[in-house]
Amino acid sequence: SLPTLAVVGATGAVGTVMCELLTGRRNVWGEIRLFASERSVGRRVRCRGEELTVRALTPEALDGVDVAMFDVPDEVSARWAPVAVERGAIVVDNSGAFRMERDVPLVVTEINPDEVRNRPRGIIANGNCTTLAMIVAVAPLHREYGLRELVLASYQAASGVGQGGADALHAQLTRVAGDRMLGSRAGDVRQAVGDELGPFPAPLALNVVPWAGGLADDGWSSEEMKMRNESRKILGLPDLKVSATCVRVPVVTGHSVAVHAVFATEVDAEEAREVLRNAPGVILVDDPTAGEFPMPIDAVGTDPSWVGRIRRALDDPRALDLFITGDNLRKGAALNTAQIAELLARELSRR
Ligand code: 11C
Repeated sequence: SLPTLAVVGATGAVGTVMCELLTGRRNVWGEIRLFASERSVGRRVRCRGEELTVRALTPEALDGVDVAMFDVPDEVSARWAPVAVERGAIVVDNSGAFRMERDVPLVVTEINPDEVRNRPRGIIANGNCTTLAMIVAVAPLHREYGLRELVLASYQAASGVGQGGADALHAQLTRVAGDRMLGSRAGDVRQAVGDELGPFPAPLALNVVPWAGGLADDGWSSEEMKMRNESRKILGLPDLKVSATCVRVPVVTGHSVAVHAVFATEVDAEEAREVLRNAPGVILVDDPTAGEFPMPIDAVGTDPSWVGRIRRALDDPRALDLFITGDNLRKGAALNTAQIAELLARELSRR
């Protein structure tokens, strides 16, 4: 019989995309159980063509679950993932709670799929959405040229912080719409946006905010640290040099990253394009003269990382500059989680 799947956090921004994905992907699951926080319990959600009732999370409700996907805040995962494991499930966790633990693999299915078997705690972690979009395209270049350093700047969408982020951006845009003078004077956008900041530290409408996540040491943000630590772990390069600046931009969904990647050997832009043309999970969109470059408005709702603007650095023959956009709710979250879970489903049905 097919394995039983639990989706914990089924009504959030990522959970909602997960239900869409489960409807569209090849069906490898028997029963699907949806869980969410108290205020969503009892809601009816369509998933895989079935109308499912969202349940409350209790230890008993996890009995019989083979694979549990967690799309919830770190503290909820930290508490409940071990409970799911105790009840017999393998957990695929999309939060940051376990990613950097030594005995928890951090898996990107195009890069290190075999790591799923290496799970002494019964937990497999999914990466942060900004890291994921970028790493899917950088890994094949690493295999070709040997990566030494990444200098990154992100352009992160509002939905990266969840549905509340996307809602706040839309609410702000409504407040600033129609006034053609707004943005011409210091403070005018702040005044128009008023108390509608949502989860952001400053207005996002008509603005860019060079901050994502919490405060880490020495002025770095937690998001910038995640890009460094997760890239190192996924690529198996513990000494990789990584400097990231993470920036929130007024985009609903689709994280982008400007990448300066330094390699061990000389690179060639056309050869790099060929590598990326053949790389799994990547789509090459690199024809600036035709106005074709990776952009969130085109990448949203799609599975691959979109890559373009590929140039050899003018001052370093071993470095490439490129631009990557990926749907932060798909490969950045729900899709990679679903792909990991499907590897587990295959393993379980072989038993
Ligand atoms: C953002 N990438 O865009 C973050 C959210 O570690 O899974 C995802 C946080 C995480 O705000």
